[in-house]
Order: sequence, then C-alpha cells, then structure tokens
Amino acid sequence: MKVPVEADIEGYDLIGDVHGCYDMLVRLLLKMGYQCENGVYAHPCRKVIFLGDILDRGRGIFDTVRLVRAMVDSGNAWLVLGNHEVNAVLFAANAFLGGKLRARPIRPLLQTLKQFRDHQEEWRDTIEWLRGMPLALEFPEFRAVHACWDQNMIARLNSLNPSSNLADDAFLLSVLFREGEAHRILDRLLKGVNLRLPDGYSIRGGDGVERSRFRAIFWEAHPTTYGDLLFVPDRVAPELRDLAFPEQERSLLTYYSKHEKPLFVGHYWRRGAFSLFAPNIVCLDYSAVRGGRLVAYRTERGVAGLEVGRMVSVGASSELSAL
Ligand SMILES: [Mn+2]
Repeated sequence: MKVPVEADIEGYDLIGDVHGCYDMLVRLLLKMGYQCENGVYAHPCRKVIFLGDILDRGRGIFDTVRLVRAMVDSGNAWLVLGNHEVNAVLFAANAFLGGKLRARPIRPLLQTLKQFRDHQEEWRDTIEWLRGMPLALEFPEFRAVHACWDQNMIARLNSLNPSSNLADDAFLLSVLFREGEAHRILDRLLKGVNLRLPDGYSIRGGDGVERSRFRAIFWEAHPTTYGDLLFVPDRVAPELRDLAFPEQERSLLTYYSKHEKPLFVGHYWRRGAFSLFAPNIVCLDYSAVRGGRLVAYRTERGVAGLEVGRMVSVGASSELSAL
C-alpha cells in the first residue's frame, strides 16, 4: 500500500515487535515526546509506524492492542501486520469455519486469547480490524514490512489483492488453505527467506533449538556460499560456511539492492548492540519480550540514509525510575 506525503508530519517513529510489552511501549512513547490525551498517545508533528507482532507472548497484550488501535484509528499511527497478527486472523477464520481446516500453530496465541477471555466481543472486533491493516507500506522516503521486502512478491500481491490486506474473504481463505501463491507471498513478507540446509546439517537457533532450515539474508548481491547467506554463520560448522549454495535454489532468494529506499523491518529477535543489516536496511526487533529492548527509529523528513544514532530504546522495568 502506497502512502502519500503526509504534509503535517515531520518524521516517523518506527517501532519493532512489541509482543504485548505494554509498559515498555508506554515508556518508549513518552521518551519520544508522545503524550496521552483522551486515551490516545499522540505527538504534534510525528507519527508511529508499528512493524507488526504487537500480539502474543507478553503480559500486556490486551492493553497494547487497545493503545495501538486508538493510535491507528485516530491517525496517529500505522500498523503493518506481523506473522503473529496473521496467525490470529487465520485462527479466527478457521474457528469460524468449524475448526476443520489445516491446524495452525497456536501456542503463542494462547496468551493473547487468555487476555481477551473476558472481552470476546472486543476480540472479534480486533480480528476484523486487523484484517483491514496493510501487509506492507511504501512511503515516499522509505518502506516498512514485518520481515522482508520482496519486490516481485509485492507486485504479485498488488495484482492478486489490490487492497494489500486480509479484508477479502477469498484471499484470506486461500492463505488459510495454503492454496495458490497467497500463503507464499505472506510467508516471504512476514517471515523472510527461509531455506533448507544441506542434508546432515543443522543450525542452533537463539532459543537453543536445532533446526534444518535457516533464515537467509536478502541484501547480498552475489551470494555464493551458505556462509554468504546465513544471519549467524558462526553457529554452523565451518565447512558449511564455505559450501557452495546450489545454483538451482537461487530462485528462492531475493535481493534488496543498496540503491533501493531505506527499509524498516522487525521480526528477527536481534540482541546486543544496535547495528544496521545493510546501509539501507534496519531491523528494529531487539527481543523486548525476552529481556531485550523495545526499539524505535526516528526519521526526519529530507534526511536520506540510515544511522544507528537515530535509534532510541527502552529496556525492562529497571529503567522505570529513569523517567
Ligand atoms: Mn515476527
């Protein structure tokens, strides 16, 4: 979805995966000069863009949803969907159809459903609201998507489903049934490039689980080895790093060139010191819900190029007294 120039906005504050960390979200907004008026956080000349995955995992999911909805509905924020929001919408659609379709992974969603248990009507309404939120946003000066901007997939999405959201029943059902290309498009935009490792190899995730698939980077112009494609090459056997990536799997990759507009993503559970993925790509998910930091990037109109110095963040409650 293309967003025109918003004349009264001097800059945007893009916020990574909140995952129900309501207290951190409030502190981050206050730190950036947003104020709560009539129940809505607002800034006189700035706007928030949530990069998805506001749901699941944290203790304050219910309050987070209310806060985000109030900001979006009053024109003080945008939200692009994350894989956790899509999961929730698919779960609801599946339940509506009698729960007979393909089972979806729902474990992280249980925390969300629990917090909405006494607010069933609001939950149903939230699902309908999420269906109207965009899967990707293109602003005049930058782009925002939950995990990966794949121009071919975005073009296919726009032709299959010009509204670029989940409002259309037929589109939603094709995602749910995993028919056609709809689910592949959503997987790419909301989960990134996930590829199979060669037989006999595995990679240990940040959660300690061994996996036979890996997340591939999408900002390398000419990757030739697995080492060129791995986010965390140090977690695999050295000989795998040097192993040639098979030519026939090259079509599964995508490349976001350095000449494209700056791109903001969440999703990747980053840790430690802030850094850019590439000169024009930054991930703002620093594992807030797992003891990390909730991070925002503050853009300024007319300033091209990304700088780590424009990232602001809050940590867990130990910083509470600092405010
Ligand atoms: Mn995610």
